Amino acid sequence: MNETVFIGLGSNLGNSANTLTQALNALSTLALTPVVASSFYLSRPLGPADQNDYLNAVARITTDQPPLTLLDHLQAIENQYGRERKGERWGPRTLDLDILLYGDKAIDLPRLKVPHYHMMQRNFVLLPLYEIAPDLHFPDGQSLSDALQQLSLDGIKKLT
Ligand code: ROI
Repeated sequence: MNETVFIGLGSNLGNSANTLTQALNALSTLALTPVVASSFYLSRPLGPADQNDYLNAVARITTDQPPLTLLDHLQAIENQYGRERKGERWGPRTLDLDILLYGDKAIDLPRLKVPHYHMMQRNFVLLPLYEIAPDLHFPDGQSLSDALQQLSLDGIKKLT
């Protein structure tokens, strides 16, 4: 069954613009229709402040891959870009790909929680999401525009 899936992209190590562009290309191999991508946003790091600003974006794909298969593919793409999974929590990363929303499903598995935990508090997720899906509602019925209005837009800048 085809599902609309939103994926968050983030990078703050290496050439982040290149990495996000290549990751978006890689996502097209998993998608049944053209990938729709937001602009890139420069955002202050959430977590330890002694790391670079992040480049963030959100992509929408249509896929028939089940959630955990899709997650495996996303982790393979992360690894291809040299993502190292060190112990450090909330440390810098070359590429982070997160399944934000998978159709209107709520998924609660050890490896995968959807909607992505904490996304409602993250302007670097909700703002690019709003750019490509302004009418979106979350599985619990809340509208994206309401959620976005709860957030400060400090520390985030859309790049042109
Ligand atoms: N901070 C920002 N601004 N953007 C991210 O993508 C991001 N990702 C993370 C943590 C370390 C929580 N901070 C972030 O995983």
